[in-house]
Amino acid sequence: SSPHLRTYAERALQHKNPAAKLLLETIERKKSNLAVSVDVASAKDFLAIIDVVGPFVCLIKTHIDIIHDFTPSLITDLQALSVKHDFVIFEDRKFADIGNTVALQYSSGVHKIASWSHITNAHPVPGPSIISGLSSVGLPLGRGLLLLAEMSTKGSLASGSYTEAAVQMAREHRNFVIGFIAQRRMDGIGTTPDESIPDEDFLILTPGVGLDVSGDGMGQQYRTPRQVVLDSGCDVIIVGRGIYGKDPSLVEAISAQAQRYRDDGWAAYLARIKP
Ligand code: 5IU
Repeated sequence: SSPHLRTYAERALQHKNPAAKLLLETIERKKSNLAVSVDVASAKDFLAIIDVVGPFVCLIKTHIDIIHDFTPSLITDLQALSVKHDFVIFEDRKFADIGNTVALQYSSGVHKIASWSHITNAHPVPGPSIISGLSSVGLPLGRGLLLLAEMSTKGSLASGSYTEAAVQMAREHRNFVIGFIAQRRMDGIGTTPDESIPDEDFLILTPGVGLDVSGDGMGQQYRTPRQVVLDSGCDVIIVGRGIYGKDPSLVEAISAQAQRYRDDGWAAYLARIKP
């Protein structure tokens, strides 16, 4: 059956990529398909938010280049929180260059993303060589890649034949490409049903999730966890400002919001897999 109708636990058993397996196992163990996107500029706020939401998430999504006071010890602290709270790390780097350049950006520079981020992502715009470049670094480390097949923003150009081509690229690199950033399931996209590949299981991680507002005035568009997980068949909800709001010091409020999104995302999943 289509992966979105199977349990996360069943899918974890069948997935061969170590990062995908780890994410599916973590979701099942913590009964959470919630990822929190921590887009804040100070290292202190970054770690404080992660420590508060950690118990409720399967994954923390980072934009490490936003942090103004980054030092390598921030990575050690992030990894310690990942062990303490049992979550996967996803650096939302959105690589978009030629294979040789992205391999260097992924392995080197200030941030050395491949050394600590279980999952990262890339725009398919350069073609399959971006996957070869990144997998030359990430595959030996057991990492996984998500392709950006769609975006949550108003007027996104990632649609139609572009999205279909992204799915085809992923199908040709299934050892390293574990799924997509997208707004809906991608099974059957770019194929007719009788050509569909029975054992493929792409994870769908979906940003643009919010319960209280429909947008941010800068092009972002929000849908509810129920719309994303139940109606559109996505696997992980990615929530940023809906959880940490504007003030990272409001620990109680952040914790309550994280629990609220976790509960909503899990209820939508249970409704989805119910026979
Ligand atoms: N993000 C999106 N939409 C996309 C992609 C990435 O919002 O299509 I690809 C990122 C941007 C931000 C997070 O880091 O997900 C969403 O944050 P908010 O929940 O605060 O809008």
